[in-house]
Amino acid sequence: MMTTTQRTVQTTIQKSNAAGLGRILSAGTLWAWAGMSALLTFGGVVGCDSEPNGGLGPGAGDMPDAGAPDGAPAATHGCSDIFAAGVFPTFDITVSDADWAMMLEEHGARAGGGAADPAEETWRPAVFRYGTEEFPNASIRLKGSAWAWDKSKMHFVVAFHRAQPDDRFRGLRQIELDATPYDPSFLRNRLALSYLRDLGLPASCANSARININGVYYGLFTSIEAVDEQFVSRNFPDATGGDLWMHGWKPANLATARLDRRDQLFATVDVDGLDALADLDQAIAEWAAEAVIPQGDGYWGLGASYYLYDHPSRGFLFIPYNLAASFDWQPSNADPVMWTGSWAVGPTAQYLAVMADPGWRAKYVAAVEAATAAYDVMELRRRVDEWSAQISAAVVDDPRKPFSMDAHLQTVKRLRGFLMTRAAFLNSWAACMASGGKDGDNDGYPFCRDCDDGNQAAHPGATESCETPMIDDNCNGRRNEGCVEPPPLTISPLVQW
Ligand SMILES: [Ca+2]
Ligand SMILES: [Ca+2]
Ligand SMILES: [Ca+2]
Repeated sequence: MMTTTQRTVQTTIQKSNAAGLGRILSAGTLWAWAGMSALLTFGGVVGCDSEPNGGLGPGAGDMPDAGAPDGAPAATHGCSDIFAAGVFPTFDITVSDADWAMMLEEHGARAGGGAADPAEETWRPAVFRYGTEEFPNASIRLKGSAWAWDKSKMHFVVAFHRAQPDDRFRGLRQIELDATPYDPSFLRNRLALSYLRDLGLPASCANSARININGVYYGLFTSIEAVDEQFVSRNFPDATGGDLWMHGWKPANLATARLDRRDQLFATVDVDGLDALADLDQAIAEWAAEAVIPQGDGYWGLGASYYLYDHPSRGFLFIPYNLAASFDWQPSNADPVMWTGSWAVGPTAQYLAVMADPGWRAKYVAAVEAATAAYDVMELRRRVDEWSAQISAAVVDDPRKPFSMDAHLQTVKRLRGFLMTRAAFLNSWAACMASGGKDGDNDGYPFCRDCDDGNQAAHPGATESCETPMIDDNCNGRRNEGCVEPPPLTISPLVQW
């Protein structure tokens, strides 16, 4: 049983970590976050400037079959067939008037920044239909954080197993339905997850789906495989007995409830210790893939949205999550090692420890290059073209999209152009790492080894100063470290970061 203080802290951290694009962390939240571990000092890497992305415009991809339940293309990576790329399902969900009214009230309170606790997960009964398949005992709840919501469109999780534990829909226990307002393309999450699965990483299956609520078209969503026991079974069929931790700290599936191991991970800042607790080769492969995309809300660079799976024999593995802030939401010259969001504390102490180790850093750079080689611009563009054509009519008809159709089309175009721009930058970055590159500020460090190549005073080995605004002068991943004392640590040891 959590105390009130523990619950408040958990809620604060969930707000900070969950899908919080556009979020602005208060100074107090930042201190709470940073102060949760003596390992983290205040600050972060100064982000690179964004640059415009050339757009070539969506192509005229073939319109795929709009998704009959039968005869549909096969899914890959062991995904449920409901997530096949060529399938575009319509899910009909029925909720009682009373439950719907309560969901609207809850959403209104959350989206208005009100008092409702986003950590509350109130499940309500629902009937779920797909074609002739009917689940009279399904459940539905609101998904996500109020930080990421607008007032027009709710996000949902649908569960099939809550009334009857063995019930599954096409092999699934749960589906997450996400339509974040900061992704007018409706495609970033889906595209990023497809890239990550192709790399062999444990990543959710996903496609797009229309949702009808009580017989009326509610809107277009990304339909995503939940990171739950079924996800573990698909990705680790011979090792299902580990714990899942949402955002690294929130129990998602306590098979063994090893809080001590989770806490130990976030208290460890030496690479040998980390390699003993986690599968560091898997970790750097996952971080590198996030860096290449780039994923602007993940573990890489931020320690924000992700899951940990405490694999019974391999130790902690990193699982990507919440990828709607990927690709063109970030600058195309985001540095694969040093980037962090300007709103964030910075990379985690564990990430920085790995990057500070020459051997592991070299392995990470090699992993970035491998992930770059798999960043197949033509194939990713083909998916953008095919999927944007697939969902186009559903975007037009979506009565709750908080942006115009023109904004949707422009974002698809920008995403398409970004893929080429990002690939070009990554190739120049790899060349720079291999044999040096442009030194924009003449501080002796080429752009790939300089945390701010527009500031001659900031470079590895520089003296950290206590200026305002705060700058990471010495390129160690922390702004103004050692300059100010954090407030006393008064939070529960339950939450470690
Ligand atoms: Ca430089
Ligand atoms: Ca510099
Ligand atoms: Ca610094």
